Amino acid sequence: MAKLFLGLDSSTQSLSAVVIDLDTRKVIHEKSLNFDQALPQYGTRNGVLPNADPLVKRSSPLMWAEALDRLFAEMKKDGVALGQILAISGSGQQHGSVYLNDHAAEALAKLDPQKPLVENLRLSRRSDLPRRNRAKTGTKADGIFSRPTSPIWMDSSTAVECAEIRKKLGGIKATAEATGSDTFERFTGPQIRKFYKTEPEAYARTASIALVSSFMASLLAGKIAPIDYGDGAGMNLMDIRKKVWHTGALAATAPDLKLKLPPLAESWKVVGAVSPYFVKKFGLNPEAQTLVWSGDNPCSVVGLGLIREGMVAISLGTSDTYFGSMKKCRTDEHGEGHVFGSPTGDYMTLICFKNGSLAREKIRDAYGIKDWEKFGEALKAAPPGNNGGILLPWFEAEIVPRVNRPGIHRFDLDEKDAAANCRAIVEAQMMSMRLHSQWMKVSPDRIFATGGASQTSPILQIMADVMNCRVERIEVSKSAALGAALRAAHGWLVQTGKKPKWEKVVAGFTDPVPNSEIRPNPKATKVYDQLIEKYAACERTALDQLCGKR
Ligand code: XUL
Repeated sequence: MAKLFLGLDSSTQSLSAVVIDLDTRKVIHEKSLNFDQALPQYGTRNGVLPNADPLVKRSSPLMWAEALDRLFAEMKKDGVALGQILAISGSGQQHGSVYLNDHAAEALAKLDPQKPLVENLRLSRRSDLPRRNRAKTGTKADGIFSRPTSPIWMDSSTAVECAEIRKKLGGIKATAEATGSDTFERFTGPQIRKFYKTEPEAYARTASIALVSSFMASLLAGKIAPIDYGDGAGMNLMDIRKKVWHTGALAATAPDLKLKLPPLAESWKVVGAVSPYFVKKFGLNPEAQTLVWSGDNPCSVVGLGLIREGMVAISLGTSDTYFGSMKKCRTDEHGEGHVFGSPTGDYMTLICFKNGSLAREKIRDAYGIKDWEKFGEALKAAPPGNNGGILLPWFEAEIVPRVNRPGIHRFDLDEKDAAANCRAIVEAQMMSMRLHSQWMKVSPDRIFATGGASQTSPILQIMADVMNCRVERIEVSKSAALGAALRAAHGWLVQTGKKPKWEKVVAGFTDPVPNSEIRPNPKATKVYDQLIEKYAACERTALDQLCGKR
């Protein structure tokens, strides 16, 4: 019998599935369900509910549940051998939270396959209660939820709560040291605090707070699932080193919070056998295991094969993102980068640079360069180090380093020189990554480049030269869902008494594009080893001008 494992990814806009065969090392099925298109009755746009306040971004946990039902139905229709799946894990958009009342645990344990999943969740015990208590327990539509909608990672309405929690924890550095990150508006702790402040009664009615990941795992396992160290680290509530709920952070966030949080768990923890609901309805194996779910970024770390320290992925997309693996926990004293638990048991970092492809595009267009191929030629027309010319491309407010007001800054750079300006923006982006990942104290020894701009080889040559590291291209579709499937396989192997090596688990699934390796040029690397100091000084000058001293 084939050894099949299922990885699901509940992302902002869709729910996806990847089924892998561990013996043949092949992805045998992929499927995606777009929320807006498949479930228009929830009224989301790009997976987000409309809201008058542009800072508020919420979604519907019932929609995510209905998507799960629908996706299994479609896989069954497609003839996927669901009965041969040995274990299931998943990935969720990070930070988003789901608020459950004291009816949830019982309702999850008794899911009725004769009814759609959402109907099971919509049912409340309201009619069981004496009339005088009904108002407190919510309406029928609330079902198992004490809050019908879920704040998600795009929400930025909690600046006040971030400041309050950060202050109680002793400032940026102390907050990052305690929880792995400074407080961020999208992180779950500040979101919980805002909920407690604005809707204290609903907060009091909340028996259990889940992340998107643990909520989906709870549906699959038919019981409240733990939160793994990867996604738990995105809450500003977990002690990043001890991997337990952080007492000070809980106290700074909301009263009685510990009682409302599930336990934390390592990423290969088995939640339980899959709920009989899915067995009866879709023919899953009653012995199939549900593994704890994790966040999409920790899952992608595995889906991109970053299974040991020194392996880094750089995604060149709308924003540029630097993912690294780290054995020992170190945190960023400026609070710009994040530290999460890696599903391997080590740590991972996520550093997000806002001015990525859009900034490259702005420069390309400003000099009338037709396409990325021509942009690549322009890069090669200027020398490494650009004769000392530097450009800080903060077309939009930047996350790393923190820049509140957009601005373009040139140092010893002729604005009229097209090639020099093209080279300068890419060099700046790469030097910024090198500089702002130094707190990890891990030099990359293998970089995997992904995202649209990774197709332009001269960009990758600059990456290799600045980082002094070989760069390979990687093109994994659905890296979070694939990572979840690989985590399911790993967890199942652990469960069956094997001691699986991650190298073996990911082998064949996460290989880079053949012959895509670009090696650093030692001469160019020497130039950047010196230029990085000038770059850092230019950054300081610009930041002091823009924001006052940091
Ligand atoms: C990470 C973050 C996003 C979401 C996207 O901190 O907010 O990457 O996880 O789903």
